[in-house]
Amino acid sequence: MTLAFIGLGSNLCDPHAQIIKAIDVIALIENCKIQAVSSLYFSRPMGPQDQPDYMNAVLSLETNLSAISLLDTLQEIENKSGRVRKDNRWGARILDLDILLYGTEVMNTTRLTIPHYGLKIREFVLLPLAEIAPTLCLPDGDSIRELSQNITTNGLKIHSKLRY
Ligand code: A4P
Ligand code: MG
Repeated sequence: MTLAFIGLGSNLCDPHAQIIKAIDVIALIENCKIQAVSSLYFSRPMGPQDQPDYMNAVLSLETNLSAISLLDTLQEIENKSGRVRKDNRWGARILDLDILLYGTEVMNTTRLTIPHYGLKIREFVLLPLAEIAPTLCLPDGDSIRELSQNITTNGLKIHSKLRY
């Protein structure tokens, strides 16, 4: 089994409900077990500003799926949520599920970059991650606690606790 960390984001069609529904669906993936779920956070949009605020969360998942099978499964969940992929980079979306970490693996293929390329510079990823895994270190040795203490919060705030 590998411990993977997943970032969840939504800013369309009732983001709060989208994230809760996505967690429920992830909990049903075969041979996977959710270990921890962060609070739900309100965040300001990164990228184009003419889009609604986001809700973000991070969860950890024990899985025996390969990283690429996990990506396929998460993309299927995104598609079923009604997400339509558009060309506008960083634009509004119903549901975004990113693999932040997959054990200690480092990979850079056409379909997968792990650790996720934005992990160290996005407050809406680092702070929820630090909430559930404060002592975690990245494959390059960087400490999540230190990275999260040094990032600008950019108005990020806890919206609610998610019971899991
Ligand atoms: N891909 C590569 N590595 C990964 C990975 N580790 N996890 C590839 C997931 N996917 C990965 O992703 C495009 C392709 O990235 C996938 O087909 C996969 O093979 P996508 O989900 O289809 O498109 P995207 O999410 O729009 O891509 P992009 O540009 O990476 O967007 P981001 O970086 O996810 O940013 N503001 C706030 N406050 N909160 C947010 O959550 N999210 C975004 C989207 C913009 N602004 C935001 C937020
Ligand atoms: Mg994505």
